[in-house]
Amino acid sequence: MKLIGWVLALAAAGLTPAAAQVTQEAGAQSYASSVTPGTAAPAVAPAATPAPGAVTDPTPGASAVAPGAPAAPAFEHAAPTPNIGMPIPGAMGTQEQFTPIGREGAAFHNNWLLLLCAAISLFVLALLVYTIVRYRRGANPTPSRTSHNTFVEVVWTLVPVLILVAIAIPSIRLIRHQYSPPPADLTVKVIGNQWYWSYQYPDNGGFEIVSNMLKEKNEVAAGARFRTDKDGPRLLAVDERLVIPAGKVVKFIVTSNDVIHSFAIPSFWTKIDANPGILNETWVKVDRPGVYFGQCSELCGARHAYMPIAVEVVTPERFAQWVASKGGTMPGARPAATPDSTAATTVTPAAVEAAPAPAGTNAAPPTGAQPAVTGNGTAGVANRATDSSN
Ligand SMILES: [Cu+2]
Repeated sequence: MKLIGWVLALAAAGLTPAAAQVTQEAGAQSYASSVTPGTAAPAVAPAATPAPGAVTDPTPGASAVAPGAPAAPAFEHAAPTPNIGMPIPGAMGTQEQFTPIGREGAAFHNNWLLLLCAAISLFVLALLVYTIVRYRRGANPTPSRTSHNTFVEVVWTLVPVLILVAIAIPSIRLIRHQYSPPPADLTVKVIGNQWYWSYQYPDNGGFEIVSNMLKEKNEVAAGARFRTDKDGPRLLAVDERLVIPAGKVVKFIVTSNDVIHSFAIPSFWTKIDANPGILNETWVKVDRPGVYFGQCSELCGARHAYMPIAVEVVTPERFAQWVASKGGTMPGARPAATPDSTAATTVTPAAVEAAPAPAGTNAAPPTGAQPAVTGNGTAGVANRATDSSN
């Protein structure tokens, strides 16, 4: 209750409503240099321990500075490997796969479907060429009157049936593997928004990260964070990556806050629609640490092309570090979040600039105070301001 008093007192002290509109999690202080002094002070939500009143209180400025809050441990993000987990200019075929399902799907496509298609196409082409040459008018002045041939008709019915069966069997086997996942080691809720992604970690204290595309250096104001090669390729790099552990079964519960988006990561063989009001489910088990990129793959509005997905796969030990840097907890671990070790909430300048929404509508619940996965896909996620200026 004392905490709520702090919140209200500091909110009344005049933090701007915008400061509460786009919140990111503790540990974003590795990016804290991108907060321009004077636009918005890095705000700290004193709510790592869920306080019932704090969740329901939509007061603007509810993210307030708690004095003496210790900084969360920093986490050093990895740089992507060139040509891994990203499109390659001029390349053909699917991206290299890093999940068991991806390898099975790519092998089915490259070693079977493609060969079958090529063989059928060449056979039909050869048949056409033969017919054109052999039965041309010059060489065949008296045309044949044949209209039925039982043997040929049986063959051209049976062979396509056999081809379809030869495609269906491995295809259904792949679908069965995709839709019977092993028990999940980690669940992440993926939420599409116009036009960015947010990710919730219900197994790790329910914290949420908001992931926006990074702009190029010449597109941002002086002092603001821009994309570097360490972040990833142009139009694919984001400010906050979705981080998951390597070698673990990660279940994604995918939904949307507004329109239909699609969560797609080509090198994981993953693509699933994010529908408002519906929870879709998919999973990955990535065996190699690294950074992998995807994009929204459902035309969702004006900035559809600017809501990339960046997944950083790390060792389980590094994952625990990252969770700690966000103010979260590992399952089974002693809760580290107490009123004294609060989660920091930082505000990026770009987000503050682009936050003209009226007060009171966009206040985000404080870190760690969000409910776990719920059915409507909107709980715990206030409308977050994003940059609509592009
Ligand atoms: Cu989208």
